[in-house]
Amino acid sequence: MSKRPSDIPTVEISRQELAELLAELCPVHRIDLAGAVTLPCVQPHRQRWRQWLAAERHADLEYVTRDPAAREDPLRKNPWAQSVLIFGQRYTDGWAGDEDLLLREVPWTDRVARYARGRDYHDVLLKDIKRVVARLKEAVPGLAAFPSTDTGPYLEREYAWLAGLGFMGKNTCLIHEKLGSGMFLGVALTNLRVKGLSAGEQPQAEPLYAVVPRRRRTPSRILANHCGSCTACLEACPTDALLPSGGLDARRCISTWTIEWQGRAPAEHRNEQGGLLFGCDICQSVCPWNQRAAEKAKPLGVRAEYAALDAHAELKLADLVELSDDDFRARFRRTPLWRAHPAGLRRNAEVVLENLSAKE
Ligand code: B12
Ligand code: SF4
Ligand code: SF4
Repeated sequence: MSKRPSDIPTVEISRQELAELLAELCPVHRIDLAGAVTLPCVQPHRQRWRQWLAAERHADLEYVTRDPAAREDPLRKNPWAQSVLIFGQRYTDGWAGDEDLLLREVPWTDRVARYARGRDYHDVLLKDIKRVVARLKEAVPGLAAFPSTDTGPYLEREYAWLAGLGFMGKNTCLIHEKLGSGMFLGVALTNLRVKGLSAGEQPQAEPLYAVVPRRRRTPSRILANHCGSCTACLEACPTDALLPSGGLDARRCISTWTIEWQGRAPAEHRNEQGGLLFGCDICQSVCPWNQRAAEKAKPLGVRAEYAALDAHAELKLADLVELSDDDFRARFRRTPLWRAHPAGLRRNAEVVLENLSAKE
C-alpha cells in the first residue's frame, strides 16, 4: 500500500451518485460486485476473529496476526478514513468434478483450486480496482483511496458482508445468492463520506453495484443465515477443518498445507491431502448456492486471465516432482502457484502421486 498522509480532508458524495459511478465503471473493469461501508463500523463478528487468534486456529500464518488493532478498526491508523469500498470479482463459473479426484485421471490443473489456475489475482483484481479508483478520482475531486486485495490489514469478508455483497456461509466463504462464492474480494480505504449510506452497524440490503442483482432483501432476509439446515460443506471437508460452531481451523485445512507450508513435508497429513495438488475447493464445490450460481452465472463468463494457462498444459503431474527451481520460476511467476515455492509444489505433487498409486 502506498504511503499516505496522516490527515486527508473528507469528500462528500451521495449514495446515488457513487452507485451510478460504480455502475458505469465496474462492468468496464470486470468487477462483479461493489459496495461501501461507513466508518467507524461495528464488525459484528470481531469476536470470532479474536477467538480464532486466541485458539491459534491461524496455524503459523503469521501475516494474519500482524496489526490486529488495524484489522479491527482501520481508523486507529487512518483517522481521516470515512468509508471502505469493497469489490468482488468472479473467478470461476463451474464447480463440477471435485468429488473423486483420487479415482480419476485428470489434467494436473484440475487438481489445483480454481482460484489458482490462471494469473494471480493480486495482480489482476488489484489492477482492476486501481483503474476503477483512478476513474473515480477523475469524477470526484479530492478523493483519496488506497486499494488492496488480501494483503492489507482488513477482514475482507466482514466488509463484504456489511456492504451487502453476500452472506457468510458455514464454509466461512462470502456467498452471493446469485453468483456464489467463487469470487475474490478487494478493498479501498477512502476519505468518502457517502451521504445516504447507513451506518456500518449491520449489513446493507444491496451492494451499490451488482452484475446480477438478487431480489431485494427484507431486513429479516439480510440477517438470516442462508445456509439453513444444510451442512454439506462440514460433511464434505476431508479433514474436519470446518468447526460445527462456525469458523475454520487453518491448522487442519488442505489449503494451508498445500499453499502456505512451503518446503516442509506435513508427514501426518499426506493421506488426507488426497488428490489435491494446490489449494482446496471441496467445501465450495458441494455448496448448493454454488451449484445454482453456476447455472445462472455461466453466460457472464469470467476474466480470461483466470482460465487455466496454456503453458500449464505442457506439463504432467510427474514433471512437477522433478521441476527445477529455475523452471518453476520461469513458469509460475505471476501465478498463485508461486506462493508454494518450488519445494512446496514438488512436495505437493509427490504426495498426490503417492496417494494415487496407493489407490490402485
Ligand atoms: C488467512 C486466509 C486463509 C486461511 C484461513 C481461512 C479462514 N477461513 O480463516 C486459509 C489458508 C485456510 C485460506 C483458505 C482459503 N482462502 Co483465504 N484468506 C485468508 C485471508 C488472508 C485472511 C482471512 C482471515 O482473516 N481469517 C480469519 C477469520 C476469523 O476471518 P474470516 O474468515 O474473514 O471470517 C470473518 C467472518 O467471515 C466471520 N466469520 C467467520 N466464521 C464465521 C462463521 C459464521 C457462521 C459466521 C456467521 C461468521 C463467521 O468472522 C470473521 C471476522 O469478521 C483472506 C483475505 C483477507 N484479508 O480477509 C483470504 C480469503 C478469505 N481467502 C479467500 C479464498 C479464495 C480462499 C480459498 C477458497 C482458496 C482455496 N481454494 O484454497 C480457501 C477457502 C477456505 C475456506 N473455507 O475459508 C478469499 C475468499 C473469498 C470469498 N468469497 O469468501 C479471501 C477473502 C481472499 C481474497 N482477497 O479474495 N485463506
Ligand atoms: S478448503 Fe478443503 S480442507 Fe479447507 S475447510 Fe474447505 S474442504 Fe476443508
Ligand atoms: S454447503 Fe451448505 S452449509 Fe455449507 S456454506 Fe453452502 S449452504 Fe452453507
